Amino acid sequence: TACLDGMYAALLTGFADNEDLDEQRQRNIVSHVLRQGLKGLYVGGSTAESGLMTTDELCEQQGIVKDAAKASDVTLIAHVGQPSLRDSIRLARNAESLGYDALSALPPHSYRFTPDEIFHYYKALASATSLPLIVYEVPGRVGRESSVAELSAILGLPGVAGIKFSSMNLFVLSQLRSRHSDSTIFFGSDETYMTGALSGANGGIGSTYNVFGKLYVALDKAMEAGDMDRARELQEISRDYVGHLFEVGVMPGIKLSLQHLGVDCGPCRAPFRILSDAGRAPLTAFLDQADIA
Ligand code: NAY
Repeated sequence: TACLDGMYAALLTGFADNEDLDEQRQRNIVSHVLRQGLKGLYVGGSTAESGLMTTDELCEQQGIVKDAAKASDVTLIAHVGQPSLRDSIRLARNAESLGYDALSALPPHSYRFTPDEIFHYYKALASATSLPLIVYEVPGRVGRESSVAELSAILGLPGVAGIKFSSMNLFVLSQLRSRHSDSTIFFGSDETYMTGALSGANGGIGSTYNVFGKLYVALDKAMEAGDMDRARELQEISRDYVGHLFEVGVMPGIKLSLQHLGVDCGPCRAPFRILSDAGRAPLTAFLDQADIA
């Protein structure tokens, strides 16, 4: 199977003003992101507001994005983590039949599942299709950190190609890198990507890559070249942008940013909302002055 390492946008979902899935707006988002030069798109993840969408909608979205990206050579990873294993498998098979390159799934998080339940969820999902699976460490959603041993056992499952690491515990990341030299480790924090790469991540998946993916492509290059001054410069732009996002809410703020850049992407689905109207002007002013090309 092809190497999945690299930088991916956690693709946003295009909703109509009434919050229905909107094909044209989804295509608008995809065309903007395709211009960024990223390795690929991560479709239907948390950033896509997939926790607020039905399995039918997510299947439909997979089809729209696949078609919208057909003329490009981006790698497509479908996030298929649903509350139940059976819905996750349904989404996974839909992605496989559409020709997606890989799958990914949050650990089951709608209840407080045990490490054993999480392990068996991933085991079943990894064997449900022939696509490589990217698993997830995300203490913020699961309610606790997984141990190195637990993550290592999951990474050792047949069909598991890597992990999306959305935890700040770089010691764990570094230990996983040393135990699984062939696995792809995606770092999930845009604002501190550099530290993840230094600890062994060989790719990133992020929400702010939708806005200025080019910056992350350049950051990744600078890290590979060992140009730490350049990498730090780029990381500081991303850090400051994320600081502004936190004022208005991350997902609503990213959609606000895309609107500001001329991409008709529509609103977020409720209960997401703009947290502070006062935060809008600093966010758009930041985009106007930032060197993000
Ligand atoms: C996904 O599943 O959509 C993601 O890849 C999420 C990535 C984001 N992490 C979280 C916890 O939402 O891009 C990051 C994040 O929004 C960014 O670093 C700002 O904090």
